[in-house]
Amino acid sequence: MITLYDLVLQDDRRPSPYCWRAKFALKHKGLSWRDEPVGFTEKQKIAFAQSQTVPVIHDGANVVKDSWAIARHLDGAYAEKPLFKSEMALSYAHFIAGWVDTAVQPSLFPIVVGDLYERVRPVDQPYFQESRGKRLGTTDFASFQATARDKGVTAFRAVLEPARRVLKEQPFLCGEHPAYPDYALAGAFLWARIGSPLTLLEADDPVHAWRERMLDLFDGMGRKAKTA
Ligand SMILES: N[C@@H](CCC(=O)N[C@@H](CS)C(=O)NCC(=O)O)C(=O)O
Repeated sequence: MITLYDLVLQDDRRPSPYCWRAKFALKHKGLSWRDEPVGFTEKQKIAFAQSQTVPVIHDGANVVKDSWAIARHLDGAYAEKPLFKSEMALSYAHFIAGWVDTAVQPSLFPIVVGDLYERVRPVDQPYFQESRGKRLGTTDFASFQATARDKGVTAFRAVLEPARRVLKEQPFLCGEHPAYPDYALAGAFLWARIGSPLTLLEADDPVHAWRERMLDLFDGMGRKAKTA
């Protein structure tokens, strides 16, 4: 049985966008797993993997850290239902994952950070304050978020334009069926949904309809997850 080490907030909320990539990848391949929740200050739980971050998976003799490495490992270890059917599919997935890491998530973080902080387990809040405070230059996350939302929601929607153009034409980033690029972008939306009640998308946005489809996948895995 595969064990997935997954970030946990208050009341068992599981927001990590990178862990969501791993969960979608496991489901895509039809694999089952056991979750091991890891709080921000429970690094000892993932020390065996020499990792400071989740996701980490323990799969038989294999210990794999990093969501991209996990996806590659799953395709290498389990031939059925490939995540990456060609070199081009692998390259597209790598590109989209990088876009989500460097453009989508950074534009989301400032507009949800105050809400996220409120949902971090009290025992982990000092760690979050220190680590994210350094990144943002303040620990007053509520004020930072309020100011960021003035222009931030519009800016976030603009960042999504490349996805919107594709999703106007087809149900998923990968065509008729979802694959890793869809999972990478869905991870960012699940992070926001589980961490914050903020409305991110307009109802007539093609990205909105796609997000609904992503929430329904795999028997509503994303929709069933505890939200903000
Ligand atoms: N490149 C890594 C990034 C993983 C990552 O940043 N995970 C965050 C949770 S979303 C984490 O574990 N943070 C722990 C911390 O900030 O101490 C991946 O793709 O897995």
